[in-house]
Amino acid sequence: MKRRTFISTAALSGAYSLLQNDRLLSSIKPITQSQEQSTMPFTLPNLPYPTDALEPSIDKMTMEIHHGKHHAAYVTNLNKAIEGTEWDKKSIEQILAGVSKLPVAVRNNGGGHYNHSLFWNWMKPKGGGSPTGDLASAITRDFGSFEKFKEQLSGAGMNRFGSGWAWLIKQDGKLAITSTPNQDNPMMDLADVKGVPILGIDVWEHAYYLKYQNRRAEYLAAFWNVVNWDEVAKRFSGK
Ligand code: MN3
Repeated sequence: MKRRTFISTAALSGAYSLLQNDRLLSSIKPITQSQEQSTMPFTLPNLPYPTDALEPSIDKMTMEIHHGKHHAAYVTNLNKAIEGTEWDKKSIEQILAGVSKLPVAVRNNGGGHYNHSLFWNWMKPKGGGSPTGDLASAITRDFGSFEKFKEQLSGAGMNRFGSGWAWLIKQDGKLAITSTPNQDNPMMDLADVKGVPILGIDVWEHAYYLKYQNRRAEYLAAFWNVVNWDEVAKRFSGK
């Protein structure tokens, strides 16, 4: 009896999380603009600004290596890991939503490609300041104030031991903060805390070490000067 109860509960929660994944997926804006780009072979997107455009907050050499070497390698290795499998017609969003069933190379490189594709757009030259409109209201509603929100997201970045990301996510219209190790992200079916990524900060050492060395807190403080709030607001609204 006990065993049967356990099995049916497990089956139910499996079905429930599948449903949750589908709902999550349908609310996510794709990172690619066209259908042709949305399946493998995935390609390295161009940076939306020159590599020196985020100086002095993020230095030129870091941007060159981060985009031209690290992100490029994630793309190459993701294509290698997907080629010849049944996943070669799936979008990156679908791949990440089912990543627990795939080899770890897909989790690492698919996450790497997806996270960085978003990350470049979450920054812009002469960015920073504060959000406006619905996003600003939601931040005040869910965190108390913009200052408290910044403290919490920076704190998530500081407390991530080793490599990973700090995230602002949307869960059923509500905002929350979480962090993930390595190149995981909150859209992955294996994430502890799931949601739609609205803003993410890369806290891998490769994102800041050339300029800030071990001073992750200084990098996080500088990040706020380059945030592209228009892009964050667009992802928040889902449009
Ligand atoms: Mn990175």
